[in-house]
Amino acid sequence: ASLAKMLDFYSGFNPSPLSIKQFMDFGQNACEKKSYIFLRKELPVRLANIMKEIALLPDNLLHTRSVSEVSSWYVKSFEDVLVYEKADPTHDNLQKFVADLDLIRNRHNDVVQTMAQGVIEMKENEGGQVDAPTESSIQYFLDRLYMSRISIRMLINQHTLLFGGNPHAGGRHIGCLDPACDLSDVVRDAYENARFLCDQYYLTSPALEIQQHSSEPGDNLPIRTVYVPSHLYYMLFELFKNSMRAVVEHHGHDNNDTLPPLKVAICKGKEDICVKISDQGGGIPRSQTDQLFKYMYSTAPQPSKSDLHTVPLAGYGYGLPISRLYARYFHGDIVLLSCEGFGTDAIIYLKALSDEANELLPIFNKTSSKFYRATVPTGDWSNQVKYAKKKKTSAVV
Ligand code: W6P
Repeated sequence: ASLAKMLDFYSGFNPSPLSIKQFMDFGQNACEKKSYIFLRKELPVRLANIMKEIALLPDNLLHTRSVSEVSSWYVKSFEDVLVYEKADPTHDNLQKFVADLDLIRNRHNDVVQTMAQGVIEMKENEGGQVDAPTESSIQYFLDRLYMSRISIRMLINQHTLLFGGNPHAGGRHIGCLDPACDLSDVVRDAYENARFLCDQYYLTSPALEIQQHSSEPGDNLPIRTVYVPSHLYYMLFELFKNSMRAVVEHHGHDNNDTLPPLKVAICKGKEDICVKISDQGGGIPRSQTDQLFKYMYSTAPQPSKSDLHTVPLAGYGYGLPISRLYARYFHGDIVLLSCEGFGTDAIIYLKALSDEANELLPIFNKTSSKFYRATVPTGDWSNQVKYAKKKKTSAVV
């Protein structure tokens, strides 16, 4: 059958979200055949759903060299998985499947930086200006593309780690899940690595203070949860870099003793786990907080990447929007609360219960496709004068 037919067929299915608990159960009773049967359908479904959205991108982005390349990776990978559509789970096929999954994952390693390049190419072709509707559909798309990618890599990682030989390499780990992830360990690890960069760049860095609180009577410290430590590390590392930059730049490169420390609170309630990083880095205006999660804002003028010394500690790259996707992937979130003139609190929320931590997946349907037809809503609040079609006001004379 043709590629288009297969895309229509598989994009007609909704992806099946798994909870962390299901990933755990699946991994503990690891059955390679079951996993194979699940993935050879679920991977084409997730790939086809996002490929349908790639096709809806504005032409000026879709037809850049970079985005065409990303698109071709998806076509290849879709075809690679479809080879197994009717292949019996023989020993030979199971082995080839694991090898092909590795290949597919590596093919997509550079999706994020290549899409960023595509956005830059599009901006250049448009003379540096992109209209608001285009910008908002690109934001909508990239959130969905990267979330889809996070989820597909999670599925591939679980299968290849569990069945690619040496399944017990990670000690207590179940694939990339840690059933007893010590949050303070990951916090310290991310802090140390961010501090290393900060010291290198600024010759100074703020200290770290950790507090742990649990509202649950039976809980003892340290606070633990079932989670993907690499996802948590990614979020914390990104937030620490931002906080450190703010603190050091706000306090004018004072020496170590006078920099206000980063205060981290790790809290566990019935429903939520929160990790709050508080910095006294001078804060940011409230009007800027939403901007920090925008891909187009992030791809604005970049310093030359060839000169290592011009790379800032935290350049507002794609780090923050992607960190928030990692949190949202299992129904958590990242929230920034800033007091301009003082400092910023960054809060990572995670679900405390592994059966409530479900994958959040983009689904391709009529509603999602509407977002790609550039429409600017008529404003119905007074601040949107730009868009509002002016009505006569009954002036009081
Ligand atoms: C700031 C700006 C920011 C972004 C993300 C996390 C922390 C902080 N602190 O001043």
